[in-house]
Amino acid sequence: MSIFIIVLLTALVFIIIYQVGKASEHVSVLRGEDKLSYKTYNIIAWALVLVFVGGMYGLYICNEHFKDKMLPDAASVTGVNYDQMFKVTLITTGLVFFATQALLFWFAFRYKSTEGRKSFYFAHSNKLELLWTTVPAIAMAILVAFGLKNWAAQTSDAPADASVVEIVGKQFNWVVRYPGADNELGKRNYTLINEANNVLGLDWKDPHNMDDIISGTGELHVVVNKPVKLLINSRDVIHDVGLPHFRMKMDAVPGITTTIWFTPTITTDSMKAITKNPNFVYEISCDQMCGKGHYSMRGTVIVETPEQHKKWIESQKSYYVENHPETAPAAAPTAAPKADSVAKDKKVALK
Ligand SMILES: [Cu+2]
Repeated sequence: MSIFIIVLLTALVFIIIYQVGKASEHVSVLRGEDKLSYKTYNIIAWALVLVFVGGMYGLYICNEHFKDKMLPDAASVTGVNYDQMFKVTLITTGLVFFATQALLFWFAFRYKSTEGRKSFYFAHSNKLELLWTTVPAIAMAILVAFGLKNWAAQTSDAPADASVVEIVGKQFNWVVRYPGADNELGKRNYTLINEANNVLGLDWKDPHNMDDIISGTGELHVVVNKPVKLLINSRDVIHDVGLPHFRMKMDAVPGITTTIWFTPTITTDSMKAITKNPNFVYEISCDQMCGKGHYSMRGTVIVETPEQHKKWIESQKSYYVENHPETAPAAAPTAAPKADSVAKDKKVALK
């Protein structure tokens, strides 16, 4: 509410200044003077100073307001590099911004029209043109080089020891697939997709699929300090895997597998301590407007220690076993949850 009143007051002040200026202009015309008097130029010059000071103060207020609402420190190696790049870019462009804005307003103020002042015109200067073209071009090229380097790092081939996880977007959630004990993801075919028991269209003729684990709730479990490569896909429209805490994102395009890889450096538990927030979760957001449920397309990344990860993997049943309890291979885990599946089947039969 108070912000609204401040904005309203600022707008009112500007309207008053404008109206006063206009009124004095009319008075000058009635008096038979030039259209704008030197007095009016003076008012405009001071108003410009006010705009500059007010604008800078606004920047300061914004910064104070959002300072504590920023994301915590980057939780991946690439993320730290990205943050560094942003810092360098912000400082460089910030310095140029302050210098040029200060000069702009200073010139408008210092060289306002006064009695006896004549304008000085010069049409062209090769030296000046060369200077203000090459200096920004070189500066921009350096900044872009940083960006390309980081982009190449996240999209290049992952290290050989990277774990591979597939993440598929669909309206409106993420499906995450892990390769299981054989460390290989089986073949998929979109014609086999079945919402009830084959959400990614796994081809059951491919033995690699038998141990694949699927998290339909979009839980991406990764091991701290171990590179992970994401194979990204979509089942319907274009989505985007957004990993804000790791400073990464990549489009999920139907029919095309895109990839990124990263090395998470802070476990979820450590991040809870760092942010002093016991409910902290790393978020997977859909960063591409994809339909009416876009806002709810949220997954989570769980960064865990190797021991925690092993425990989690062992607690999971393969997607095949989950959906074909009757034909579960002897080697597959046949623990208590089987009763659940039987109960589910019974329910279906009753329907
Ligand atoms: Cu989406």
